Amino acid sequence: MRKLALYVSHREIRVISLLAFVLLGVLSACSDAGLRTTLPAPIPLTDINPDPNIVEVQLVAAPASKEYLPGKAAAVWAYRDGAKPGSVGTVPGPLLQANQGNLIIVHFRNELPVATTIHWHGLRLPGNQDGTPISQTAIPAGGTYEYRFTAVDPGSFWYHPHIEGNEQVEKGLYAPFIVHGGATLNTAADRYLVLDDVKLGGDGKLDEKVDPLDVMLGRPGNVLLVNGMQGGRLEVGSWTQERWRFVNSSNGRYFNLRLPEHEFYIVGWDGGLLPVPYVQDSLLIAPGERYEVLINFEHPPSGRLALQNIYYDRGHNVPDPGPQDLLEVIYGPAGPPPSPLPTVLRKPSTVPFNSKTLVRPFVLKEQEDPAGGAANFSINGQRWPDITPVEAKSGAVEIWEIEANPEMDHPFHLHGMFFQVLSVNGVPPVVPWGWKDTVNVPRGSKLRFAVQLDPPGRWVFHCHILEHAERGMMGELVIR
Ligand SMILES: [Cu+2]
Repeated sequence: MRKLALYVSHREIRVISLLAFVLLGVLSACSDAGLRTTLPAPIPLTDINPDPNIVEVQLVAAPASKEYLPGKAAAVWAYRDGAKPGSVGTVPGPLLQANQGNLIIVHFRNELPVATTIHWHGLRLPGNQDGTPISQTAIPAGGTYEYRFTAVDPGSFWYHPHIEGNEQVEKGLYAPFIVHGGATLNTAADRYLVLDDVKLGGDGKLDEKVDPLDVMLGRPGNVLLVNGMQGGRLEVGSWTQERWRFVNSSNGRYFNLRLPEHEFYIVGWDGGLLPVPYVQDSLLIAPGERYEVLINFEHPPSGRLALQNIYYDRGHNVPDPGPQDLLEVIYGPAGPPPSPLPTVLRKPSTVPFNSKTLVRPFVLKEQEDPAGGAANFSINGQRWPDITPVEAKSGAVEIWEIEANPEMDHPFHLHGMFFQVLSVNGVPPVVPWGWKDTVNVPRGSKLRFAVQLDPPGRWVFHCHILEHAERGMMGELVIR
């Protein structure tokens, strides 16, 4: 009975959120119609080291200002390039890019009023460079820190704080990270599209009130952003092929992408390129995940073309608001035609598990507050930071079985290493052998992945709905 009452109240709140979305949509629609702004590409950080094998940057986190709605400034926290005189913080932050094998040195300065860290999401690096409060001492307000690691794997990554991530990422601290290398894909463009949403008040400022629904769904926003912009426009060359890298940097929104009349040739996941691509009409990206796709712009569309977010049923009776436009795509002059893809993008390799491999179970649960307040979240009945760490020897191979509660999906992220999904409810994936560090565990299901536990360090694993992680759905893996 109580549960039903809670659902009703969620729906009521949701209706208010949806109304707010509709209202803001109208506001933005009035101001565009031909006046849409070109989508900004993330600006690379300045490499201050002349050695071609070293990428050395100065990164600052500081309060900044951002107009999510035209003419209405919001106070945000943002990363900026400390090597550029007069640089201002941007949301998303500046692009960190390197070539495979480069040494990366980040001189970081914390100009925020609170302590922070930087987690290099997806990077395989020494345990003491992972940027969590158990891998380092938090960097206090006014403090500095140096991160130093090698870019081992080519791929699309991102960086963000790992202290009070639910607050700090929402306020604007997140940025793309590309490691170039591997098979060459000769596309007309290589773009990184960072997906997010923000919950804004009518004054355009971030609404910092967090209600039980925000905790449940990861603070669903009423404005959807690509590279920090609502309703941007992107011109593509006709008769060309482009490579688009996506990251879902939102606290908790599921993006289910569609580009009408076009298909996504999925060439890569979190851990870089797949051995062979596969094709889908839509692409679900859970919080924290990355996907790389090729899109052929060979068929001029019959009308206006928009990259859309379409409904995905993530649980908890979240209603379908209908397709939401993320980005207007315009066909421009003809560009270079698509070149043939390499037949194998990457040599397949597998985690060496067998029938005797240890299967380690993890149960992700949400616990509603009987008093009607925000829920809390746990893994195997324990809530971070009151947890017993999982312990393993370096190099051990294990199968992890992640079970999600029946109410909603949870995106599970393991720091420091990649894994391979073996099955969901016993059914193997359509596409094997891709490497993941974040995977959506559908509600009520058991997902198994194989992983080789390495390198030594204190690593965390958690739900990437940041409100869940910060309210207990996080564990620790100690590798010795
Ligand atoms: Cu979760």
